[in-house]
Amino acid sequence: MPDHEQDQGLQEARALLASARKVCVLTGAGVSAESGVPTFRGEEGLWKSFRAEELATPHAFRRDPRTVWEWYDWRRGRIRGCVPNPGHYALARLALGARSVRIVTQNVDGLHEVAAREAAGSRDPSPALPLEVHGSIFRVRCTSCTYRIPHRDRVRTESEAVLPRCPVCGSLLRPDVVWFGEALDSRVLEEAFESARGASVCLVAGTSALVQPAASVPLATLEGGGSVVEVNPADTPLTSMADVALRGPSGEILPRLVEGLLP
Ligand code: BV8
Ligand code: ZN
Repeated sequence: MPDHEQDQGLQEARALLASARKVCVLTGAGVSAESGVPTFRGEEGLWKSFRAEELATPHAFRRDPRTVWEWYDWRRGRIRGCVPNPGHYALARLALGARSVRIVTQNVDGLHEVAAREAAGSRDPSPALPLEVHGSIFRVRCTSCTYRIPHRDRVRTESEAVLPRCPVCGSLLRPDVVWFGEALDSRVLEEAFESARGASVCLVAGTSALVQPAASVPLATLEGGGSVVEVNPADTPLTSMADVALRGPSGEILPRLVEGLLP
């Protein structure tokens, strides 16, 4: 996109955000790409090399929990070494600057939370944390009872016998993420759509806008008469409905977008 068009888009987007009463931010794997977290459908996409549609499902876990845990343990290892990038920090500053900004993320890598806590520092010991609609790769839950706990350690996957088990009931533990074919937590989902419905602007960054129901969050803002600003190097199914489409990496665009907005 030529620079002058980009600058004009940035000015339009800044004006929409500056006059917004409430802002809902929806992010996808693209905002973590510059942190080194592989996206799902990109060139080096996760789904490509790991037959992911077959792995991120409850059926796959029932059939072959060892292979599913092997994939998640590999991903956790990849993500554990990643840190937030300037895009995460720009959104954290935006959210810190105004309680009327809500971050809704499809990502399970926890990088928005790391950025939010760092941006808040000692000023705000309990900053508003992002809504993780697809769960967290660094939390596990029991396949039978309500046991659920943060979990960042390596997982042994050499045999089914050594896979992690629930200390309460002995059943297998699983990554606390939402798999394909599984319903999202209804309260989390309602909070995400409520935030979008009431927002004057939905800022959508780094998502291919393919996975439902998260991909419909920005539509709730449009239905409420609000605007959509999209940040993505590529077109998506949302682009034609966006008021402003900023073409480029979120790690570069979001700091430029936010710099003109914060005190
Ligand atoms: C549900 C957690 C119903 C796990 C994820 C057929 C069979 C089964 C289901 C379905 C079906 N057809 C439709 C469905 C529904 C399905 C769905 O939407 N499928 C899609 C693929 C068609 N949805 C579901 O199954 C959902 N549940 O519908 O339940 C139900 C109701 C009641 C009772 C029972 C059931 C659950 C969906 C959640 C799946 N879990 N993740 C894990 O991570 O292991 S989804 C996964 O995809 C991630 O969360 C990821 O965030 C998400 C979306 O992908 P994106 O984030 O958009 O990432 P992607 O790689 O696709 O795109 C990256 C983008 O970034 C690109 O646009 C790229 O251009 C851009 N980019 C790249 N670099 C940068 C950048 N942008 C900015 N800066 C950069 N530097
Ligand atoms: Zn249990």
